[in-house]
Amino acid sequence: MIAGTKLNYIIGDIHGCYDEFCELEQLILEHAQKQGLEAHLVCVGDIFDRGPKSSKLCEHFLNGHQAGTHTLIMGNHEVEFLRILEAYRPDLFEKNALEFPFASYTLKDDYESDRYGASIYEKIDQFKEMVFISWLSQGGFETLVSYDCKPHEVDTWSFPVEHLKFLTQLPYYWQDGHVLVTHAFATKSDIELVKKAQAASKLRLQKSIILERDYEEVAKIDEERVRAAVQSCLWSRCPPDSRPDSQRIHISGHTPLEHVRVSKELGFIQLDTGCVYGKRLTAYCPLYDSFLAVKSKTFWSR
Ligand SMILES: [Mn+2]
Repeated sequence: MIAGTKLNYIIGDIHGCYDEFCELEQLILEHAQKQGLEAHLVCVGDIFDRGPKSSKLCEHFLNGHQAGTHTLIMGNHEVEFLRILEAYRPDLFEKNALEFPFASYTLKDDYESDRYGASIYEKIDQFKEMVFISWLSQGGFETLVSYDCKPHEVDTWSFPVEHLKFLTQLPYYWQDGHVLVTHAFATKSDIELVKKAQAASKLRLQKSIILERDYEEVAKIDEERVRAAVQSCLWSRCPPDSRPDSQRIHISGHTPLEHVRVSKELGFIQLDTGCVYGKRLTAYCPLYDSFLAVKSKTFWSR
């Protein structure tokens, strides 16, 4: 093993279950220590909503991101939080110079392009309110409470700027030599598009001049195709009919399952074992092909 190499562990959907996460993290650190290595933890996304301690998880992954020990991938619940914020508190984006995650849809985009039949609402405000109420009932309420905000009083909403900056810049995928990780299922072409677009977005955020030509190359890709690929990485519950990556195992979460699902044939592992629904929180160590898990203490009943 090369000195300084970290041992990677992929973790399923946490959904506010900070206490269970800390217990699993302890198991991971001990496992890595036995191999004489430092651990690098990668969560498939959806640290937010439903469970009680979303803000603590965000703080933990932000600190770990800065220290190079943790990576968080964008989940649909992180995007939903940002969509609600962009619609109800655009001032937070403006005054902190935050950019909405690239290739994701704002509520205005949804309404104007009639995604999900949004046009049945006569006014955009009615559509926004429907999405807001639905988000609150799907665990957004608990996330706002974890930040000491009053969920129904938008003016009371305030969040550490570093959290917002961290969340808006989360990647849609992560990979090492063994595994490729996205929040949900994705096809080979979805992943190829997202990889290119993510590289371009990073360059744009860094305002790189040297690599401007590469960015222009990527900018030629049809934006709607990139958006569709991102939607798949965030939402798809449908396994692709061929391996998304011939060299790597594809790991995702998003769909809570009774047990981890491993498909050798299609080269995927589904890691969401429903911690917030009273089941387990699971991690996978690709190099040792081993699973670590802790039992849930949380049952989210709504
Ligand atoms: Mn999800």
